[in-house]
Amino acid sequence: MNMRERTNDLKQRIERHIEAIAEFTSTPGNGTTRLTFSEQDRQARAYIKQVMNDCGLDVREDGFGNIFGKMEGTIEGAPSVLVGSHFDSVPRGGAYDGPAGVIAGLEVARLFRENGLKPKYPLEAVAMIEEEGGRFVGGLLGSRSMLGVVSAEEFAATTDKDGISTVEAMRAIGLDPTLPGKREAGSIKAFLELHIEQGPILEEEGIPIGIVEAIVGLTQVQVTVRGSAGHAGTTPMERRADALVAASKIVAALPELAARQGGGTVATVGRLNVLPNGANVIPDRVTFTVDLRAAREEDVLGILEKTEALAASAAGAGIEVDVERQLYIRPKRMSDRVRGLLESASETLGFVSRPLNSGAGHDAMIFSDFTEVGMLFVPSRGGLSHCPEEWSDAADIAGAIEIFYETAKKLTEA
Ligand code: HGY
Ligand code: MN
Ligand code: MN
Repeated sequence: MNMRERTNDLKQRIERHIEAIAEFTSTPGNGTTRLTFSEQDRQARAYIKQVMNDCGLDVREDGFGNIFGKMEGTIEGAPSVLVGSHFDSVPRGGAYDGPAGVIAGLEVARLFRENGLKPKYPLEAVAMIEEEGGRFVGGLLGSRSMLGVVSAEEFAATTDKDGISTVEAMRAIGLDPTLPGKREAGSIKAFLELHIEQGPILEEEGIPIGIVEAIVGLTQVQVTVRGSAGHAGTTPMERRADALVAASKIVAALPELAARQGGGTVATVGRLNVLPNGANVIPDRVTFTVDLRAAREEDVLGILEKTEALAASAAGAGIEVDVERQLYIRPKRMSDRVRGLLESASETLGFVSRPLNSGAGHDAMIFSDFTEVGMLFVPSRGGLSHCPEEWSDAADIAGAIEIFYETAKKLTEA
């Protein structure tokens, strides 16, 4: 098979994988909703493990539900080169955010197998849980647990909005949380993650490959505003402690706070719950998340402190405000060595590429504290992501996989 035929074959395989995995959604016809340890997770997991088995990989799951497909190396006990991403989704998200990177791991391993490679260092395709934080708070839970940033006890104590713990949810779909969990950082030689850009730059510039230099710092807090419930009709306005009015003042002030912080700082309130949520009841409790990001750590810290001060200023006159920090990750740089390998492989294969920073968070930012990490982006149509319209061209994904294949060959040899 010549290179053109191989890339075409790869493109078709990618399209079939994307189509198959996209089936595993609880909102068919309305994007991908695949929450961790849900029935949809179970189905996607079965598919991914089957593909790993078909490729002759040693398949295992860890005590956190992450999936690994390993091709042994010739050096006994050597650290592995991991290639992969996450397979959970946001509610009503797209088909490519996560799966594109998981598929890259599967297909790089298949190319190793089909070309009869016997790498010195093992190669592992990896599919991780709960990067999005769609079910359990914080996000990046699969990579943070695997690397010990979250302890096994903290993992087991994590519950979803219905009070169901991770381990209960795991058992409910037949997973075993007693399996080995944390892996030694020394067991990982490098981590490669392919991801859709989730922004407009590559498409607008007509460039198929983005080589990620850095990932923004991000932090998430949960704000709880408490007031007093009351009758919507008989409670005079001046006697109210309306939690939603107080919460709304905080939410409405955030865009201006981010703009004043500068440096591309962004603030998002994506999840908000009102209690008791009756049309004729004055709300007595509102909880909402605030997602804050910036390329410079001083801006992440700055917007975090200003957000906490803003929230505190809403207290008084029967209103109480509590802010809980849920996740804090400083900005991360990718490995210069791996970036160099990606750049030269891209050039050798004749792809046009450009350096790019990531405004989205990724598992790569957790791995970057423990091993050498490289990330490639492919264009997102219209820059859209976290919505059903999310789409990327399988031909671009195929190109990125060819670059990863060349890079993984080098990383598994020296
Ligand atoms: O939120 C993010 O940046 C990623 O999609 N989890
Ligand atoms: Mn995402
Ligand atoms: Mn993602």
